[in-house]
Amino acid sequence: MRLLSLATDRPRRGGPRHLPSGSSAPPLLLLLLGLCLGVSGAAKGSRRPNVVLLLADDQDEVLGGMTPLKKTKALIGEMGMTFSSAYVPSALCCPSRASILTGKYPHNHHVVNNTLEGNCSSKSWQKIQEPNTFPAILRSMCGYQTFFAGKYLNEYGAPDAGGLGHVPLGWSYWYALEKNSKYYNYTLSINGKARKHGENYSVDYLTDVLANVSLDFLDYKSNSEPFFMMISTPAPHSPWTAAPQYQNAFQNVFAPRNKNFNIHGTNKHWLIRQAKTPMTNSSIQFLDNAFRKRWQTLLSVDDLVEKLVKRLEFNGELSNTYIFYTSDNGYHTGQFSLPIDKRQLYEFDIKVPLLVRGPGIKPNQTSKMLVANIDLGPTILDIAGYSLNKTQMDGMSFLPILKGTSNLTWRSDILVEYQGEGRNVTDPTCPSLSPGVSQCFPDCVCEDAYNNTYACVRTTSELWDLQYCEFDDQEVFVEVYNLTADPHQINNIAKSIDPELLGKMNYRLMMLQSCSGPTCRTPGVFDPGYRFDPRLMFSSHGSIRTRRFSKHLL
Ligand SMILES: [Ca+2]
Repeated sequence: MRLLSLATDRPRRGGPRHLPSGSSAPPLLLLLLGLCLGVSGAAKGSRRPNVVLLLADDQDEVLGGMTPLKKTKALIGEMGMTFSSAYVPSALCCPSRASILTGKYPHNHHVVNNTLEGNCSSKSWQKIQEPNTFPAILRSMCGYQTFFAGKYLNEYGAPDAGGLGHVPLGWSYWYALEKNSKYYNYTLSINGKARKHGENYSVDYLTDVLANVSLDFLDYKSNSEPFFMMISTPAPHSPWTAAPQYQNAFQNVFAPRNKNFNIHGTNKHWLIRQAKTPMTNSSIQFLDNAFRKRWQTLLSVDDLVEKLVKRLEFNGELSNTYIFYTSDNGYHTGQFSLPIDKRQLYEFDIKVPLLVRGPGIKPNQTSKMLVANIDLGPTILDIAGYSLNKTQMDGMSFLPILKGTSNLTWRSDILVEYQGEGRNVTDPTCPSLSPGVSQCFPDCVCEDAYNNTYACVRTTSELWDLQYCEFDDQEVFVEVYNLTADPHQINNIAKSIDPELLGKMNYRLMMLQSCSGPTCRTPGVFDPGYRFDPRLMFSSHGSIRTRRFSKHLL
């Protein structure tokens, strides 16, 4: 089955290969290629590696999100490295995807939520950030063919932002979904031209369409340059529409009743405190159903991965191809009595799966190293032989971790930052709620609010597994968790922790919130090289917001 041919006059396999592309090859390419040679990922004289980035939507790590993906675990994880401490700085689609593409924290790419006003696929994003994404660098500086298929950014295709005719700079082949995840009845931009899809499983189911167009790319691309593919599935995002053959799968599966399921977060910020405990039976039924359907949709992703790996193998390219599998944010189903969503600071929302295979990566490895999605761009550029120093990225290349480099100096903390969203008017289905909240379904329990705005330092070092968070709300609420003793983040230790340590974490958070590039990679509070330097807090952004609480806290 071939649903989306790459070319209307496609040549036979083995014949001359010419594909329509989103833009023509950049000038002076041969001169620029010198910028990407001779570094770790691209040894001189060898064929430069290909890279595939598979990105799921809303797939958690903590609640067993990888369980349905048996083939993916076997074909990627067991053939390479699985990370157990992979995080996203912002647990929401658009800010997280912007971090992947730019290698920057949200305060540097300025995409703060899923709206155009929040810079999601806005004109400003297109002008300032898109030319500097890592795929754009791969194409313009390294001569890679770049292929995108699937969900891009939630506002992609909006009329006010150029519609579906806008093809972001840096992509040779562009098959992007208009707006947010769907499985049927959607429109794709195919190199800038709209194509509508209906609801016939055999030709329209989006995960399968992405698989087929990806296989087509592998068969008909040019063989003279390396390639980068980003395949971004709708699964397991709502509306959780499974393929027909999977709609009865996992009938005996329910959302995990783990230690923070259906309990009340009494010592947490007000949005958690407003949740209703115990949840109603209808809420629990709703979230169990959502959990089951999410897993069902992932079975088609597992099929996609299998088809892709087999085609790479058949075409003789698997041994020279890195494959990354990850998600844009985690998810929760009933934790702290919040029925379903993301956008919270806790592990279930900020932790994601990350599996990588590729040349030089030994099979069956797991790594506890602290990595974040801002590291994907630097790592992939490193594979292509492009130096991170030439970019403005905040992340780090974890290629040395993948290759088992000994005595590696690595970071011990990352920044998590989120700007809450709310509605200006009262939700008519929940008249008792004031304006300023959002995502209040089911049972009028709200998952987000304007002042669900927070920033955290997430630390994992040899001795510490710690999270320190501050809210920009009326209480200036602080949450601190010792995850060694309390992996489910039930006990907020902000009032019992050593005040000196609390002060250091407060400074470290302020520093990270204003960091840029190299200053985002400085030693954390528990590293031997840590030092407090107030100048770093004003390095590139002029000022930081005042923290009222810090005076009486310290
Ligand atoms: Ca998402």
